[in-house]
Amino acid sequence: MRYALQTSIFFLLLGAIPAQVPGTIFTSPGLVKPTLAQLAWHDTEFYLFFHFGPNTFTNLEWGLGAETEDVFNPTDLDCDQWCRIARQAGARGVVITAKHHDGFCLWPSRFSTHTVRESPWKNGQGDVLRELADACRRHGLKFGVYLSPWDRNHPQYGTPAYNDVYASTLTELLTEYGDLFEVWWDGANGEGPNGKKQVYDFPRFEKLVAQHQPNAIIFSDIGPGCRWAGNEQGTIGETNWCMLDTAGFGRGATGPPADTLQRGNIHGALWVPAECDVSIRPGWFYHPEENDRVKTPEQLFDIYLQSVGRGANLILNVPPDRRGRIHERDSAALVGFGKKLEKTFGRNLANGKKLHPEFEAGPLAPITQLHRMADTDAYVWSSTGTFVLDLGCKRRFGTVVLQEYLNEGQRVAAFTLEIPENGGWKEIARGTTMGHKRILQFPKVRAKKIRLSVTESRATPLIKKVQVFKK
Ligand code: FUL
Repeated sequence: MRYALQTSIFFLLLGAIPAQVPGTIFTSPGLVKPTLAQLAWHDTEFYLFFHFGPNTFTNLEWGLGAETEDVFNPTDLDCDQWCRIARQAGARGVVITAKHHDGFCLWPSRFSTHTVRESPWKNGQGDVLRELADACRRHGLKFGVYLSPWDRNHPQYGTPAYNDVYASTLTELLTEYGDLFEVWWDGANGEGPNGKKQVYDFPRFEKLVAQHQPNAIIFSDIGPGCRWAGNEQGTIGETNWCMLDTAGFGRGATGPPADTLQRGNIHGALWVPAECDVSIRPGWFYHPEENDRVKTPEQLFDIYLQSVGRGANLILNVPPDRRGRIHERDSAALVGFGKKLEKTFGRNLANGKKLHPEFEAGPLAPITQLHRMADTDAYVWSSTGTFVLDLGCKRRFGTVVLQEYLNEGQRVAAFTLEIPENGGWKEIARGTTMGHKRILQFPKVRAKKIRLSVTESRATPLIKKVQVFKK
């Protein structure tokens, strides 16, 4: 995407208040911080989800686990097509259901007899994960896997031996398909009151991920890498903290309440940022009768604003059809969405423009120090101050994108955006948390300057990037 390549107004202004030295501004001992892997995950922002397996052919959402392997037989599987469309939609990665609740493995696992190897597809010689992982590398996409803990097929499910099976299958995925950026643990479990109960050895599974793929982020209701957003509509709360208290909560039914997942915990003990999941169709798997119910580019864009635009990541499910291709309707919607992203965020009017610190209590404070972070550039200013962006001449704009420098914790709790009017300032937008990205859209205005004021912050706010778009 063109907008992703643009450099924006990266440079550093430190401080202006004599008592503040870099160390004290940047570090705040009380704040929880992300790992480098989590920071890379934040930058991944938007990726596709592929639900594919026996359900694609049996028209179910939750397979029973009793399906025979011969149902799985895509006629024209083309992972390059999936990846081309993902790129055109602006996605930076993909995650596939390596195994859904029905237990069928899309790769020839050595620890199951319910896999592609037992299916007629490619005479049992195929491996969907291999094809997709290779295609991702060719197309510059990150690759991740969903491995359902709940398994309706495996004979050992419900016994301690199943933990060995799960650990072994997980290890195959972690060691045989190259770098993974995400491992997805679904909390769903539809076992009835008399169903098999499995006590999962999650600490063991977490250790395996850490050992084999230290950069992979584990998704679940409680992370540890990132958290479910509490709904399957693809949206997060306007106030969205990356921190979460997970003590006392588990995965699935024992997860934190939905409103906590939506907001996070301002004083939460762990960095567990939100990932919003949603399907482009009503179901997660492909159903021909839903071909007319594919979300439009406009609906997808709204979802994007309410997820990525509020500091969360977005995983958008696009279920391949029975051919093993993304259906024409879905692909048209995704390409339309990608164009909309490019049209909106293609040309940053603030590119190369300077930011001037301004202080309410006095004249322009001198810039006392220029500080360049080792890993990136960042704007830094005092929470009592404001920041003015000068566009050079009057411009019309309706979108502003703000990004906080998260390496030292999430700080901003409230801010306003204003433009000059009658010798003073007029508010055009306001918000609470900023986080990785906050996208603000408002009725178009014409102005030369934009003033950003952080009105509440947990420590000195660190702003990484400000972008302005016509819309
Ligand atoms: C849910 C599952 O039960 C659905 O089938 C789907 O995989 C969705 C992403 O998560 O919990």
